Amino acid sequence: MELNLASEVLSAYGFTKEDTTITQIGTGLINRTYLLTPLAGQDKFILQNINSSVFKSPWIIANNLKAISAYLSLHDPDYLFIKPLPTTGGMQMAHINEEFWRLLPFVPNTISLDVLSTPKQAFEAAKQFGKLSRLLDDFDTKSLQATIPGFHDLALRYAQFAKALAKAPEFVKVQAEKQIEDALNHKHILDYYISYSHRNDFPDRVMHHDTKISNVLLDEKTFDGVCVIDLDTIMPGKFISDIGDMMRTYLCAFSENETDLSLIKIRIPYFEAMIKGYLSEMKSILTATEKELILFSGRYIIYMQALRFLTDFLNGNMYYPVNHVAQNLDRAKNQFKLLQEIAINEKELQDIIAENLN
Ligand code: GN1
Ligand code: MG
Repeated sequence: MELNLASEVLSAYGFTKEDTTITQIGTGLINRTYLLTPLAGQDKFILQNINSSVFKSPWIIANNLKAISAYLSLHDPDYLFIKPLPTTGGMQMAHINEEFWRLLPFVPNTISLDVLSTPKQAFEAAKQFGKLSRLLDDFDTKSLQATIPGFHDLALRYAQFAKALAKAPEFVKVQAEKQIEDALNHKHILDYYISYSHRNDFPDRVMHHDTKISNVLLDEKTFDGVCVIDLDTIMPGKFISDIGDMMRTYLCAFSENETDLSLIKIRIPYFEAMIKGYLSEMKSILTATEKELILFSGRYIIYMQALRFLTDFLNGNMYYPVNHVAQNLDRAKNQFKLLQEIAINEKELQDIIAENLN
């Protein structure tokens, strides 16, 4: 962090550079996250710089979190909701030199994982995300605003892909020929979604929208779920967002950055555990349509992420940071392979869902 900026940000929260140490942590692609440790040995904090080219109105995030936190402290006062701490001036964020910063409590004795190594972790994480949506089942979603409009709107993501395709230079399209074909060939996923989207029992719910494993804190000894973090994309959405992104990120032992596609396989015990964990919270509130769409949610989100990576490659890598120019194309290949794995295992996965809905 740049030195002058560091002292201004710290002083907004009553700290100085002399009495703290700051280290960058986290692996997110969007925000920058730091661990702030007061030298006097008090509690640690998480300091985060909000990426305001992605979150164009950071105040919307702050207002959403305030409304949800007020609701939860009234209805479920024991629920651990990690909301930003106020600045010394009572603001929900520090706005310094056109940048937005926030300070969060650091939750002791917990860990955040980048990869899952046991099905129990899948169960616990899925349960935590399910719990958040269940506790907010009666919360009025209309009191929230979208922090990124159209974030999980597959029709919009498809339109963005089509636009990028129309504009991309020929040599870029040639490299992505096979993935462009994959994207076009899977458009039926969008059509299928549209055929469901107007059903009455397909409500907007409060969804987290970024349910990867590193966004859950687990007890460092027992690996029991403690709470969810990274709350920027909490906003109204469809239930398929969260369970779908868990399928995208929990089932394979390797991440979206893996380039050896022979490693992209689905781990059935992890699927079973995440379904059990999610349904342990959500089963009582899911509607008939939602139950029908559980496996589809994986297809929906994986396809959308493949489109997003491919679109970014066609656009010249404007959104996701890359280490090399074809990395977003490689990520798209990885996601299309994962989509294929879901199709190959469909019968077994559907049977597990059916067993757990009974
Ligand atoms: C971004 O920064 P991170 O890793 O939390 C993205 C998600 C994608 C993910 C893919 C705001 O999340 O939607 O699924 O990358 N978040 C935003 O790695 O675009
Ligand atoms: Mg995130």
